[in-house]
Amino acid sequence: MSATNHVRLNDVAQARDWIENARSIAVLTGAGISAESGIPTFRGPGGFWNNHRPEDLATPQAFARDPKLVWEWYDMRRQRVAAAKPNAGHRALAKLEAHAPTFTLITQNVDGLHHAAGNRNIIELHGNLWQVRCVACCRHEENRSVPLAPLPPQCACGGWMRPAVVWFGEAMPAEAMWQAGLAAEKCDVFLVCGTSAVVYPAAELPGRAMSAGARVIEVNLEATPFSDYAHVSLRGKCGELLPQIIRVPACPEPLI
Ligand code: BV8
Ligand code: ZN
Repeated sequence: MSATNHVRLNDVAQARDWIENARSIAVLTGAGISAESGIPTFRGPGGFWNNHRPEDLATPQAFARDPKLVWEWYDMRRQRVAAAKPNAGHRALAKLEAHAPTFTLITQNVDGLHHAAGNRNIIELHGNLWQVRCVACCRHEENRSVPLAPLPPQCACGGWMRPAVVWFGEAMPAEAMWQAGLAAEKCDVFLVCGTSAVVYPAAELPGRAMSAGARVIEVNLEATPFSDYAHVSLRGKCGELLPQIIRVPACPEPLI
């Protein structure tokens, strides 16, 4: 992908216009959109835990080596997420889904905050913190949104349970990745929010959308490897910028 287009830096009005006139919108979010809900990002300050880098803990090798250590990291994150609320950035995307003719939310996040904000057409590329899966032959998977003492949790069959997320070096869920690619290639506006755009294959999606003719808008606190390619790149917080570019009337209160 060559940076042929002249990226419009901080052109909020252009981003708002493209979103308001879009027939089909796809969104890719990363840890940055949950930062204002108090959830540390992966590569920013707070991403480290007890001197461990996420990349060193979110791997099958780390779990095989020390399942209790990996579970202590996930349990800390589950407790943080349980206390977190969706922020204005999450809520803006929920409003957008309620008003856009066609809308798909693709997230790398495992915190479930998009669902809590009201989005429904969500593709969780990397799984979900609340799901656990047996590592023994039974492969049983269930939602365990409860405290998990003792760690690691055990399956009824006696095997250890692991977080049902995609670790580094693990294959992506084929159906989720397929649907995400379709949404990226069919949309006319692709929004990239709060991601450092360094984790693959998720980081391929904005380029696939652009190659298919979509207008790509990036919203991120810092520049990323994608910033020079986006049609519009907005520098700032999702919680502040998304409500500025998503100017739809508040969706009507759900009828009781
Ligand atoms: C796979 C789940 C193959 C676990 C995660 C090609 C090239 C290079 C490398 C690879 C490649 N293909 C594969 C790889 C290897 C690897 C990879 O990409 N590594 C990277 C580090 C180089 N990819 C994989 O291993 C993937 N698997 O390809 O398998 C395969 C095929 C067949 C058979 C076997 C194997 C699997 C990747 C999934 C890993 N799991 N998470 C968990 O969460 O515990 S990834 C992890 O990183 C999180 O999901 C996270 O969401 C994701 C991406 O990070 P970001 O979300 O972008 O977060 P980050 O902190 O980096 O950035 C936040 C951004 O927000 C920053 O830019 C910051 O400025 C900004 N920000 C902060 N606050 C705000 C803000 N912006 C706006 N507002 C704010 N308030
Ligand atoms: Zn089992």
